[in-house]
Amino acid sequence: MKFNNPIISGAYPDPSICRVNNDYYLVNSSFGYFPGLPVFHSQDLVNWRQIGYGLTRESQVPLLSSEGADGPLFSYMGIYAPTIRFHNGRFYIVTTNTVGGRNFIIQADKPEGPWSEPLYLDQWGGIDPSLLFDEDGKVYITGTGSHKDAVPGVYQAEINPATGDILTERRLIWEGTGGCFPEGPHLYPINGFYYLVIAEGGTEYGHMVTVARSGQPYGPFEACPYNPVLSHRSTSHPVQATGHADLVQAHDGSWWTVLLGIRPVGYPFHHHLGRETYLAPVTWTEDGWPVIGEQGRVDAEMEGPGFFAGYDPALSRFGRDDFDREVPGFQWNFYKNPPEHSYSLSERESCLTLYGTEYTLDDSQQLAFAGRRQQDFDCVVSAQLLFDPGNEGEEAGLTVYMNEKAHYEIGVRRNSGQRTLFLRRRIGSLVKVEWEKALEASEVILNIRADSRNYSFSYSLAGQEEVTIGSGECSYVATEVAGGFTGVFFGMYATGNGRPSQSPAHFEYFDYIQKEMIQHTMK
Ligand code: 6LW
Repeated sequence: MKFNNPIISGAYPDPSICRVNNDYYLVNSSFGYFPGLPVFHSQDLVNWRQIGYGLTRESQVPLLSSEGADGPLFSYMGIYAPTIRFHNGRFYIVTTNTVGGRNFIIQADKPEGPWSEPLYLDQWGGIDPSLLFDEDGKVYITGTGSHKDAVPGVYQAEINPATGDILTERRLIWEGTGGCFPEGPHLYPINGFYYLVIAEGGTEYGHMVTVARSGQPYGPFEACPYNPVLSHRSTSHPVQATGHADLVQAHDGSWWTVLLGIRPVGYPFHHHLGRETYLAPVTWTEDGWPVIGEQGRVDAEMEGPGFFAGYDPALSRFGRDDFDREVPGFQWNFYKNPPEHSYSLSERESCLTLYGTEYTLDDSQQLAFAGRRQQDFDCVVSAQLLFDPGNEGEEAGLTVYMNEKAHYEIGVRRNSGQRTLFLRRRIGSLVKVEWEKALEASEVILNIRADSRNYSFSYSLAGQEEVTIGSGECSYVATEVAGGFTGVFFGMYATGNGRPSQSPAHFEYFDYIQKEMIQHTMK
């Protein structure tokens, strides 16, 4: 049966996968968002349900500062490329927090958590760490070069995963095939060889997967004669930037890989949904080299695993959150580590209440922000906001947020003593309030309608027609313009613009729906 790629849409890059009998677990990078390290479960490799997060406590994931590292913060700093593995009844995730630049391991008995406090690997530099629990009991850590390593390439050592001690010398094991940024390595013992699968070419349009193998874990590695085994570089394929693969042998013996890819729009290409998680079959050549997808191509529609029996309608991304629960659903992400007093699901019944911090969406700091990833080109977001900003500068609303340098918002604020409704766009150093009008009511429905090229912003007041007030191009909040490693989030936010806000912003619901459903839902 055919399945559709991406298997996890929206900004879920750098996937890593492991299998435990008939169950599969997958994790992704989470950068400056909190909680960190989304953990997904599947039994057919196509339907994925989020079951938790690896990093749910600030003590596990300081995203604002760290000892000795108070340099500038950017939204894309934080948790990079994790690897998940299962060994002797325990799950391990190894990853990097680039705020502070430290690698660490967390462990759990159950993939849904709770996960341990981080075990920092201060003897291990670089990014994209991976673990191999070998059959002889040795455990290898493999990763990229660090700034201390003269030669870019893949480095490896033996590690004690219980103590974090690096037991052997750090050795350069492969430089790759000459592409820039050899990274995202994973080592697998298969049929008497150690296969080293890495990414090269950078995570953008030159991205590729290359492979080498050796009879020994440290090499010498022989490069696959068919490298790159996956790349869409210099093609007009609708999926681009494919790379960062992690292989898994399924319970029926077939081989698969998860990888990242993007869906650019227009020409030159722009992508705003972020790097997404794809699935592709892996077959083997007669001389024992992996072939990813259709001769190194991964398509939007592919033949699924034999044990995939169709889509589970219960996994729809669309729907309304009425904020009836005591804890936020897994779709919600805060920005950096949220101050405790900045949000509440209990202050007002069935509402998410935000209290703005002094910081704004232009700052990579603790914001009052709860956002979810944009996972579809065509979708509509709407939220009902009850907000009476008592002090000058207080504001709250909905944002299309790529990062601190690229975001659009429709919101309510107190400006020159008046409550107003406004639309603002920030693109790089250009900031403009495009529309602003006095608002009498304290309750308003804010809407964002997205298609692949534009966001359109509108509002409605009780009993009145919806009014469109402006739009913004998707291309200006795309990674090619905004930079970073993430994708667009739709967020509810509040700010006191320079001082903490005294006025609660109550969001009574938040809808994320398919475009066709909007008329129906808004009645
Ligand atoms: C990640 C690196 C990469 O650490 O981008 O695509 C970096 N690959 O492997 C951030 O996601």
